[in-house]
Amino acid sequence: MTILDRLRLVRDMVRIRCVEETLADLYRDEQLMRTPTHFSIGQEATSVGVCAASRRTDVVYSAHRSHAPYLAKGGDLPALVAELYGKETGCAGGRGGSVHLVDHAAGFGGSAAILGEMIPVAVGAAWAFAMEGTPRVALTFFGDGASEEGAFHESLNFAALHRLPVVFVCENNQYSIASPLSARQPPGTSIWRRALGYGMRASRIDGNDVFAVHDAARTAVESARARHGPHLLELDTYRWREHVGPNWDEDGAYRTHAEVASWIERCPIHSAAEALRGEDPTIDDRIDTWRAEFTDEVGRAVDFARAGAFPDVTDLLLGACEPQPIAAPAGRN
Ligand SMILES: Cc1ncc(C[n+]2csc(CCOP(=O)(O)OP(=O)(O)O)c2C)c(N)n1
Repeated sequence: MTILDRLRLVRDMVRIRCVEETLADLYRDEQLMRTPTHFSIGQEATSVGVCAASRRTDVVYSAHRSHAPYLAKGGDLPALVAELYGKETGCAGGRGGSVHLVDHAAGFGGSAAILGEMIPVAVGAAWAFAMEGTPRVALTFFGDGASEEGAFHESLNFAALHRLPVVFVCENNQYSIASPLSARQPPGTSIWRRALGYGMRASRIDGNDVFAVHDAARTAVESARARHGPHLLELDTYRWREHVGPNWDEDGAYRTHAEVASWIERCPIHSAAEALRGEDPTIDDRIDTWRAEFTDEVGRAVDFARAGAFPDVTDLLLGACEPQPIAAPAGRN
């Protein structure tokens, strides 16, 4: 990767951080966004590293923690913010909220809050790509909690059996709401090893190292594209804020202040900046410039969202989006 490519990864993480921190403040202070919100603050390296390894024609699906993968895949920012404000200008017509984002033009196929729900949807898309013989790949983000759903296991089995072009991306942020893996599964349980049991490739990566995530994702995506079968990436990371909502919650109820602080020390943006400092001593100035740029950008998106109308209640039962074929968006790839 060139230094420019690596800077691009850092820039994309800064953009997502800036958008989410702004939205979290507004969510708390204004009380105008009434959708549940699951922020990825602290987890940006997973979405950015993986999505940068995909082509525009590949399709990404996600679970409820959806803003970061949506933005990393190139989803429209004003349409995301308008969706959070419940406006008809939102990406799901103001009917879906934060957990139901979609941007077909960008190759973001959709997100949903039922754990595991989008995993078989991604496998279905990959099956369609395989049947059509097109060199496209489906990717699906989900948490460690979702790996306990039956749909996860059925999907892995089916994808491995048919060698489908799908990449399973498990963001292991250590908790399912307030339960660590150790409270949910027998000792020694390992998510990536379970994938090996289905006969697919799988790897476990430091999910706060955007460069490592990107390298692993490129290998996984290109191997899937070459029809060598699916791949599961388990990416270790950590959410800084509460499970749902804008607040900090290191009050000791299920995790300690010291634990949260230890992960903040491993901030993916800070670590990436440190790694690049030798090659680019101006990295901190760059980050400050990007922050200012993105603060303006998200401010404009918020203005757009506030100016929009709410959907008409009589349209409530109409589909916000027509059913979409998973047609390739127009573009270079
Ligand atoms: C089938 C189902 N069961 C339970 C829930 C309630 N629920 C919402 S989020 C969540 C935890 C998800 O944890 P994980 O998959 O690790 O993702 P994270 O929130 O940590 O990103 C649970 C249990 C749900 N949405 N769907």
